[in-house]
Parts: sequence; C-alpha cells; structure tokens
Amino acid sequence: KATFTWEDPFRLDDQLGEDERMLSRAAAEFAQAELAPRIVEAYREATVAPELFPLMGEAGLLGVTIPEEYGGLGASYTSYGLIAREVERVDSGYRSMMSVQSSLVIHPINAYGSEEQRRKYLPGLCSGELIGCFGLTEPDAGSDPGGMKTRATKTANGYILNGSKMWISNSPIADVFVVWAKSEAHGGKIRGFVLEKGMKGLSAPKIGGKLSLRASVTGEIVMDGVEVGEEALLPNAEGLSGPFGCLNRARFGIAWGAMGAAEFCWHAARQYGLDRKQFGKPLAGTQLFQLKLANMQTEIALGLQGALRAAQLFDGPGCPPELISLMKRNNCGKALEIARIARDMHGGNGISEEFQVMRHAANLETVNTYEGTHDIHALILGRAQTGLQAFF
Ligand code: TGC
Ligand code: FAD
Repeated sequence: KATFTWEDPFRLDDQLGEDERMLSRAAAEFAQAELAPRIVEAYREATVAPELFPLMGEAGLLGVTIPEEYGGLGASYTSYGLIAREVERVDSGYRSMMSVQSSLVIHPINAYGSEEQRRKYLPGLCSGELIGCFGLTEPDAGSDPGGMKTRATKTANGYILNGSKMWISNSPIADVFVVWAKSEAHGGKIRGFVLEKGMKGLSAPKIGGKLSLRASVTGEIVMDGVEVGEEALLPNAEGLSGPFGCLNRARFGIAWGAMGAAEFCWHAARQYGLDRKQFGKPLAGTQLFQLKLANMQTEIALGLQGALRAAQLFDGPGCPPELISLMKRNNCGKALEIARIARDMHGGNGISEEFQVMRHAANLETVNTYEGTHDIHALILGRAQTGLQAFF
C-alpha cells in the first residue's frame, strides 16, 4: 500500500527541484530562528522593524527571482512561492514586508527600469539596505486604480507630482517609492516614477489604529509638488498593465503565503486537540474536531498543489493573470476560514496571543482584501468565462 503523509498528502516536497527544496528549508530556518521569536511582542506593540530588511537580504529572501548581477538569486518563481509560505507561516505582515520589496519594488525597477535605475537601486534593495514601497491605491481609488487622481505634470527637465496614496505597506520607513500617476505628457496614461526619501514635498505619514497586520507598518504617500528629473520615470511601462504586471507576481506569492499561515493554524488546532481533554477524552478524538481537521488538510493540500502548478507555469510558458486571480482568491479565502475555525477549536485559549491563531485570522482579513479583494477576483474570473464585465 502506498504511504500517506498526513501533513503533505500530495508529497509537494517530492515535486520540487533540489535548489527549491534547499531555499525552502533555508527560509524555514530563518523564519523560525529570526522571525518567530519576535512576532508575539511585535504584533502586540505594532513594532516598526526596518532592521528586518537587511536580515532578510542576508538570508537571500529579497529579489529571489532577479539576476545575480543586480543582487538577486536568479532563482525560480517556485522558490519565491516556497519562501513566502515559510515567512507567512510566522506572520502575514512579515511576508508583506518581503513581497512588497520583491514583487512591487524590485520587479518593476528590473522589468520597466533603465539600466541606470537597475544599477542604482537593485543591489541595495536586494540586500535590504534600502527599503521600498509601492503606491497605487488612493483614498478614492482602491479596487478601481484606473480612477487615480495623482498627476505628473511635465516640466522642462522632468515632472512635478501631485496627489496622495493610501494604505501603503512600508511607506513610513521607505527609502525608495515606486508610485503610479497619470502623466499629462503621455496622454493621461498611467506611468511609474521612482521617488526617493527626502525629496521636497514628499512625505509618508504612518496610518495608526490597525487591528490587522500590526507587525508591518502601513502609511500614506503624500506628494505635494514633488519635482523630479526625467531619470525618475520608469521608461518601459505605460498604462495599467505596468502596475498589474507587479501585482501578478505579488498575488502569486500571496497565494503561497496564505497557505503557510493556514498550515500554522491547522497544525496548531490538531496539536491542541490532541493535548486538550474534555468529557474524558482528547478533543481530537471527537467526530466534529476530526471533520474540521480533514477539511483543513484537504483545502491546504489542494491550495498548495494549485499554487505549485501556477509556479510551474510562471517558470515555464507563463501563468495567465486569471489563474493567479483564481489561486489568490481561493487560497486567501480558505486560509481565512481555516484560521477562524482554528481559533474556535482552541476555545477560550484561542483568543490569547500565546496561541497565535487569532493573530493569523486578523492578519488574513487584510490578505483577503489587499492585492484585489476576494470579490474583485471573482469579477475577474466571471469576466473571463462570460466575456461580460460586471465591475460597473
Ligand atoms: P482592465 O480594463 O481590466 O485592464 C486595464 C489594462 O490593464 C491590463 N491588465 C493587466 N495586465 C497585466 N496583468 C493583469 N493582471 C492585468 N489586468 C489588467 C489590461 O490588459 C489593460 O491593458 P491595456 O493595455 O489594454 O490598457 O482594467 P479595469 O480598470 O477594468 O480594472 C479592473 C480590475 C478590477 C481587474 C482591476 O482594477 C483590479 O485588479 N483591481 C484590484 C486593485 C488591486 O489589486 N490593487 C492592489 C494595490 S497594491 C497592494 O494591495 C499591495 S499590498 C501588498 C502587501 O503588503 O503584501
Ligand atoms: P474598495 O475598493 O472601496 O472596496 C470596498 C468593498 O467593495 C470591497 O468588499 C470590494 O470587494 C467591494 N467592491 C469594490 N468594487 C466592487 C464592484 N465593482 N462590485 C462589487 N463589489 C465591489 N495598496 C497599494 O497600492 N500598496 C500597498 O502597499 C498596499 N498595502 C496595503 C496594506 C494594508 C494593510 C491594506 C489594508 C491595504 C493595502 N493596500 C495597498 C490597498 C489595498 O490594495 C486596497 O485596500 C484594496 O485594493 C481594496 O481597495 P479599497 O480599500 O479602496 O476598497
């Protein structure tokens, strides 16, 4: 009889290359040694931790897919996904810090930037010496980024930027700001600009009062007549396909990461059920408890297998954005449900920071919302199969 591994039913590990297994193991060791010991306090205190970026850089977690000549590892998207899974097993906020840096800052500079921009920014961003952020969302343009108000006006030597961005991960501690604006000189089309901390008119106030993703700092980006030279423009992206090309990669990483958080919650619930006795027997020996564990195992196994298929397409012929939407939507939705159920399975202890499941559940509320909400991805998939768009 073939053996069944309860924690890895599809034997994901056997489907990976040796390099991918190694990078996944190294990320797991880093996450458990460096991130896990600090997360409970960091979440409680909403600690801002710029010092984590150089640690992540040293561990090779930033710019994984970028060529080595710019400071990356030149590794596969499968490796990137596996790393996101291990970091988010500890906390979605830490994965957020990492994936913004890699997919939303390093990627656009590498893919759309000039050679000068690549050489100027990528080595520092990959080592974590520089921290980056990505400004697309605005107070009045979230699900509909095409409705952005930020404008770039042409000057003799460059542009002046005016506008504001909202809900921006890393912005209060960022050195490098990739921002998207409608450029009058390009027929009102959306263009990307690379701004730097300290520029006159640029500020990034922190957003307080977050009850989710507390270990990752979030802020605004305010551009009040920020004057930049021509060299700040990303030359090779025009229209919404520029920012969406970045979102495709970040959403893919989130599909993997959410499964890491879900795995933590599943394993915690299983162990709690084995240890905790009520009515004279372990909770894990009751039918209802086992049903919940079986559901978690099934959704996580399928979610990881789907994420692996998306990764293979990314690393091969290309992964269609609609498939990324399918995986981002499903894995975030399932992870959130799993975390909420794991919280319930811990009874009263489930609300304590010590057991960690409620923190994951609270984080996954954000993960299910950012990078396209659960419902927005449903509309993307609805459009793909009917040919009818239902956004407006
Ligand atoms: P639509 O008409 O569909 O498309 C406009 C142009 O964009 C192109 N495009 C894509 N290109 C590449 N990849 C994709 N996934 C693409 N989706 C669309 C499309 O081909 C078209 O190009 P062109 O050349 O013909 O102009 O656009 P729409 O305005 O109708 O948009 C609809 C919708 C809902 C799909 C879109 O706006 C959407 O996805 N909304 C969600 C917004 C979102 O995801 N925001 C994320 C902000 S960043 C963030 O949350 C970071 S958190 C990270 C962290 O902390 O970890
Ligand atoms: P809205 O678009 O106002 O949506 C509100 C509700 O309406 C949602 O349920 C949505 O599904 C629904 N809805 C919207 N349109 C429709 C429709 N046509 N039909 C049916 N229902 C609809 N953005 C960045 O650019 N960079 C970042 O680094 C970043 N980091 C973030 C970090 C955090 C902690 C958070 C919370 C957000 C972050 N975001 C970032 C923003 C995020 O991408 C947006 O919050 C998200 O895209 C949703 O936009 P919104 O908040 O404006 O909600």
